[in-house]
Amino acid sequence: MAFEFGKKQSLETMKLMLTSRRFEEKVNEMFMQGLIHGTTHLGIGQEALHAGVSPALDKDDWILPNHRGHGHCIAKGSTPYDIMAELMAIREGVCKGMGGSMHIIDTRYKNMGSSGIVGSAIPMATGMALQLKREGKKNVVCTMFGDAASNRGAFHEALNMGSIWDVPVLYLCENNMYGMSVPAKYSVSVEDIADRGTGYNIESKIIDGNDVELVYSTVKEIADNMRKDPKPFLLEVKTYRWLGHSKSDRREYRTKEEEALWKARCPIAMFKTKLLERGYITEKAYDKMKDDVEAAIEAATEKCKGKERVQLAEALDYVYSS
Ligand SMILES: Cc1ncc(C[n+]2csc(CCOP(=O)(O)OP(=O)(O)O)c2C)c(N)n1
Ligand SMILES: [Mg+2]
Repeated sequence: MAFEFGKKQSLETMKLMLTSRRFEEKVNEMFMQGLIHGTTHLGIGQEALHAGVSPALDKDDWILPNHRGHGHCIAKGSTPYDIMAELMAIREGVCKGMGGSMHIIDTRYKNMGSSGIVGSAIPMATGMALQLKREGKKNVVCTMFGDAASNRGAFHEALNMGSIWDVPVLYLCENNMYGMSVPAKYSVSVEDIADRGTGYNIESKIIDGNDVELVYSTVKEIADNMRKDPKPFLLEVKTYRWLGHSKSDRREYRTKEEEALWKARCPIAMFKTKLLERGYITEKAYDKMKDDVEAAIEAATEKCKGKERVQLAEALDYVYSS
């Protein structure tokens, strides 16, 4: 029988999914209003991953999300305020406002962060897993990256090393079918990215990335097995990003019909239907949860407004050279 959350975990999971969705919607609004600068990549449509991956890991397991990772950062422990402040270049942000959307690191919650270099976290995660193994720790590392990142040399080198070293690293490929405007079917040499594990003797699996219970139970099983018998795993989750790659993307490279098909598979709506059927939530309670989440995100955003932003003169303060 398929894995099911109990009532308490269902409600926590739903709240996390709604938080991720509302946070991203708010970030979008803030960009439109010119209150956030730089660029950002929104994970709307990928909430089952946010609410399914980090909660399935132990507190001391590490994550390294990619540039589309706000939801993962919140799921691992950072608050919406921590992240919003970072996006708004405020000193109270997780990286003192110096990183912005693509460079969110929060070591308090074992989040080693992302960078703007696609695929760059994959070798880092492999090295971190090697160190955990050397220290005899039972923790695992999970790095999230996109379909396009799996075309980079860094991915292939890292999988080879992860395999020969037998390190506890979960390579989690968020296949949302596009790398910027390029469909994976044009740029990836295999139909399923999971197949790339075969060349490196790494076990792999493909799952529906919009089913939060499936994501959670699969990640949990893989991570728990890795603690007993350290070796890498390649998990491909099939999902879809609803919005453009980043700002100013009119999505002319894909059809409205395709978008509608995926929106009909909204991870939040699908999970809500299950919770209504199981009697874990009512329409009224769901609306209240949504309102509460919206109020919390609003409060976090308002708290940022009016606070002093980091100054250009400080730009090199945390850049080191030897
Ligand atoms: C090494 C490198 N090459 C190209 C880019 C430009 N770039 C930024 S995001 C992106 C697409 C990434 O697609 P994917 O890995 O599928 O992740 P997604 O954005 O779909 O979540 C590209 C090509 C970059 N930042 N770094
Ligand atoms: Mg992609």
